[in-house]
Parts: sequence; C-alpha cells; structure tokens
Amino acid sequence: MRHRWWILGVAAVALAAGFLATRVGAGPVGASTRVITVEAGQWEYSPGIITVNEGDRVTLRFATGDVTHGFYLDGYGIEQAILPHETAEVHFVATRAGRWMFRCSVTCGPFHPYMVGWLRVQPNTTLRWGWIAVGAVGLAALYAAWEEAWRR
Ligand SMILES: [Cu+2]
Repeated sequence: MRHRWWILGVAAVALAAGFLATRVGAGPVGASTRVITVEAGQWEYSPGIITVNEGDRVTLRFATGDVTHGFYLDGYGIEQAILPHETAEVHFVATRAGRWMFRCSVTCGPFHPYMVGWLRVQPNTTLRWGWIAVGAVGLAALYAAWEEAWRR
C-alpha cells in the first residue's frame, strides 16, 4: 500500500512537470525575441545562415551598400525589397521548424541566381520533453495498475 502511494506521487509530479513544459513550450513564455541584422551585397547575405528556435519572434533588419536586392523566405512566404542605404525590416514568428532557404528576389547582377541563404529553425525541445514527460506518466500509471492487479 505504501509502495502504491509512492508511485502515484511520482506520477503526479511527472504529470505536473509535463503539463507545465507543454504550456511553456507552446506559449510565448518559452520563446525569445531575436533581432538579426542581415547585410545584403553582390552576391551574398551576411550572415548566410541564420539560426533561431521554434517559437521565437524574429526581426530581420536588412541593409545593403551596393544595389537593390530582395529577400524571399521559403516556407514562410515573406518578401522584402532591400534598397541601397535604407534599412528594411520583416517580423515573423518562427512557427515552422526546419531548414528554409531564402533568396534574392530582385535581379541584382550576373550572379543573382546564386544569392541564397538559410534560415535554421531548431525544434522546440522544451515542448518535446514535455510530451516525453507526459508519456512517462502514462507508463508510471500503467505500472501502478499492473502492480496493484498482481498483488491481489
Ligand atoms: Cu541580390
């Protein structure tokens, strides 16, 4: 009897932790605000690889010192023109994990087709661990039930 209460206690703690983790992972609490300056030039972006976390609120601040460029982000459908000596911004929430290509959307010279970069959106591990914790609760409950039935 004492043993069973111990298992139920562990299950309750795991359930609470799992629930909390999924809430934090899903909501804006676990996400951060990222402001990243991207320099566009013939014929590359700097940085060429941008890494954020799933759920982050992202601001990309563009500038160019040569000619007019563009920015088109696959998967998010975001497009922005980048004019010389002017700053431009796009804002979005990184809801889609994975690797997304962005490319120049304004013909800017002979190597324009090669002007590409990558946005890496890392999966929200807090959310994943939350679900694992919830799964562990299920297993603990099953074990408790099996233990209880076996004792009779
Ligand atoms: Cu360009």
